[in-house]
Amino acid sequence: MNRLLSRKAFKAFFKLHEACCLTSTQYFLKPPRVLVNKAQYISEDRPEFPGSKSEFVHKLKFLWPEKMEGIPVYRVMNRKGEIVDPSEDPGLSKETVIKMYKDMTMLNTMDRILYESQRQGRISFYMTNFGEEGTHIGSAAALNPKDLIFGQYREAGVLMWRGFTLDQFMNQCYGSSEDLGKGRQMPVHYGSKDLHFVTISSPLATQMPQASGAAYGFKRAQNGLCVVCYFGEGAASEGDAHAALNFAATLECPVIFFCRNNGYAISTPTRDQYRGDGIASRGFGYGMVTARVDGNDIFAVYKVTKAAREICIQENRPVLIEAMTYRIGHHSTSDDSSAYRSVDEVSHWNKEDTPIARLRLYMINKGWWNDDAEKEWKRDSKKKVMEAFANAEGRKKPNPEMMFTDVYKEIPKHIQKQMDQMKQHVHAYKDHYPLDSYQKMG
Ligand SMILES: Cc1ncc(C[n+]2csc(CCOP(=O)(O)OP(=O)(O)O)c2C)c(N)n1
Ligand SMILES: [Mg+2]
Repeated sequence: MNRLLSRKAFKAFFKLHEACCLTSTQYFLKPPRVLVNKAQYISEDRPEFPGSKSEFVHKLKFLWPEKMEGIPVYRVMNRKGEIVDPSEDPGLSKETVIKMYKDMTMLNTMDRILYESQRQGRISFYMTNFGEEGTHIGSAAALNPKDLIFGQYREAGVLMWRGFTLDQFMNQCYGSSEDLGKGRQMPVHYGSKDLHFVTISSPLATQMPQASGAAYGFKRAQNGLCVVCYFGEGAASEGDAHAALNFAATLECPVIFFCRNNGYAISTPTRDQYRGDGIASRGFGYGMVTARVDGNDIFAVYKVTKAAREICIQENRPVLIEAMTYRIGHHSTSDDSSAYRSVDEVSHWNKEDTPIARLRLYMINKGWWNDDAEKEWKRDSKKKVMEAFANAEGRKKPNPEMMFTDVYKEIPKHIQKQMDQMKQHVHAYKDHYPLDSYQKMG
């Protein structure tokens, strides 16, 4: 190269490269492959392997994860409901904070009633959200209502914040004829096109690559919106989680990956799920902007989600949030968590650190809430849930023919045959089926 360039031009070229190498963090701007002086040798002596951006070292040193400091947990409000650093106070209005509190407690009340109704055999299945209400409401409140949500299954509060009604929740869980999904899904598999919430599917982590794909679409459309993908720390062990995170990072998609780390994946505690520093530590591996937050602090969750959204939209890149929390309820109605964790452990969290109690203390400190308001709200919210519950239970179940519709635009012959057989069977054995509780078949 030095033979091709004049001495003057070469000097200018070399200076430019030197500047790049000293100032740029993007080490792929490599120094020229020429030998001029000793300094040149040093600048050349960097790893040039594709994708590498570090330095050579001449002493062997392993990286021991246990010797590294843990990733810190961002917190705005302590357990007493006090703002630790006033400059971090999101300064939300009384009206917004009360809506947050009412939605969290309404979710709690709905969970109690639906959990009990499964125990009484009135619905087939249920999953509660106890202890995780702050992650739902705090994150949902920070988003644009049109941002597209991909949930896992334990995010009912996000829908509640967006305006999914108690009737809609109940109709889905009861599989009534008014259910948006026409009674075809298990309870808690909610979805709402109007509220930009993609219907839940049971197989873990399937929503994650879909979220990356949707975010890629948003990037191309330049619509100023982002995608939010909720997932559990257990689901993060699925291969799909890796595919989703890596696609989103390399394609630079505006998606927030919101991990609810609640300590358990059914009976598997985090100690058996992973050995790294939670899910947040994986963010760096993907080259993803990452933050860890106290999921029981609704203000911290709100702030981190709002900031993450800005990064997604402004910089067109994904952000990973790990919200640390605790699953106070059993995994689902099919689970008895006393088989794998102590009752003391659960009651510790329930007594000492719930997002609801923390926000209530904040509101009381502010003079926005008191015992009378609490009593009145408890009575009203329970009444509302019981009304919706009774209405859904009283509604007819969908026409059984709907089991065979909507997959194909026109019903193919083999599916039509199955529908006819079902009808003949039900007709022949009508005394064995509660046909009065179903919409009439044609
Ligand atoms: C592919 C797949 N494997 C296993 C299951 C069974 N399963 C349902 S929920 C669950 C635990 C998920 O835990 P986590 O992601 O931490 O969410 P959490 O329930 O704690 O909210 C498992 C193993 C499943 N639904 N799908
Ligand atoms: Mg979990």
